[in-house]
Amino acid sequence: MNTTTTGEAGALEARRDFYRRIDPDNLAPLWEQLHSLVTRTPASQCRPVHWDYRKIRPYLDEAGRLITAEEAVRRVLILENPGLRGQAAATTSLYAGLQMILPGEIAPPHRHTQAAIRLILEGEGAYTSVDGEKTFMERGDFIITPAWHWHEHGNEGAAPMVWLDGLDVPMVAMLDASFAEHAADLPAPIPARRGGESKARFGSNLLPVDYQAPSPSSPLFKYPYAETLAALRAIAAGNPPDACHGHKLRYANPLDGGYPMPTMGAFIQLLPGGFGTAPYRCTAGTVFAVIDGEVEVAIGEQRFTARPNDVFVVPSWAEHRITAGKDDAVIFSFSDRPVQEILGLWREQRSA
Ligand code: 1HN
Repeated sequence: MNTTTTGEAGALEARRDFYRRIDPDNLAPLWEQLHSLVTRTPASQCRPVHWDYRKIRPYLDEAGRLITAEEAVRRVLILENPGLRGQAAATTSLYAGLQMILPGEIAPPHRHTQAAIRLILEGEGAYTSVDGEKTFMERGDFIITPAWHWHEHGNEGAAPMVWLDGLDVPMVAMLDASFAEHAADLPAPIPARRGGESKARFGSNLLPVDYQAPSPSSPLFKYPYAETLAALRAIAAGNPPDACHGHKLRYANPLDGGYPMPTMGAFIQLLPGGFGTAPYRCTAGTVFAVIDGEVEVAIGEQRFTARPNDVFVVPSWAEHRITAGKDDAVIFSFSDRPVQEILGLWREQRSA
């Protein structure tokens, strides 16, 4: 055998030559990447990140002067994770953005296979309409737009309205399952339905007799903050907080108690003033938004203070702690936990 191809260096060169020759046939050796594909714990590209609302809010005003909601279709600044730039992703599986609609504006009706959640941050007098039913939105309200439901927004109030959008955009892209339709391309407009119907039918601890759900999503579109906060306060008044979560509730589909939509779960937690959560991590990368109060957040080695309307991301399996300032804090969050649970992937680790 030729001495240049013997020994360790020769063996490596022979392998590299082999990889080069199989490459044009769209082949690659698994053994060179097995360890980075099947990691012992999640190796996320997603990074911890904090958006300070006071810093970024002026950019929304600027966007408002640069483009109308109508021209933009949706006037949104995407919250891009620094580890996933250019992918319209806040976590590996989820998109987040801040949407603004000015008085008198309309964001035209469309539908798509991507599902959306909204957390209202600022303003009043704007509505979202889902399948022709108008729902007015107030700060802290949690609103859902399930996959393939027609939706549009309009602002009938006197001030700008801003909300946090969360969509399963990266997940749907990964599955190559994106479809969309615009009402403007239809022969007739979407018929309007009376406001308040979905609350009457599904949001009053009652359900229509013989109702058969047409989709796996909640038929209730709005979860009003006033009711959510009253529930949290009543629970906090009479119970000790959970060590890792404080007082934490999950938004539920009134039909079956499951998540409101199959791809995204949403949560709300009250941390009593001065209370700090014990270290915790789970496999669902999560987008948080502060509704009330001020919190100190520790994610791995990173530390920041989050105030009302600030948004932050905790990546999969990143250990974190959240400590409320002197007043009670209320924090909203959403993640892909329903998907991970149904696939048997979801894991958590509580250190207390
Ligand atoms: C969308 O339809 C909305 O309807 C907001 O408000 C953000 C981001 C990506 C794709 C569709 C909306 C979106 C979106």
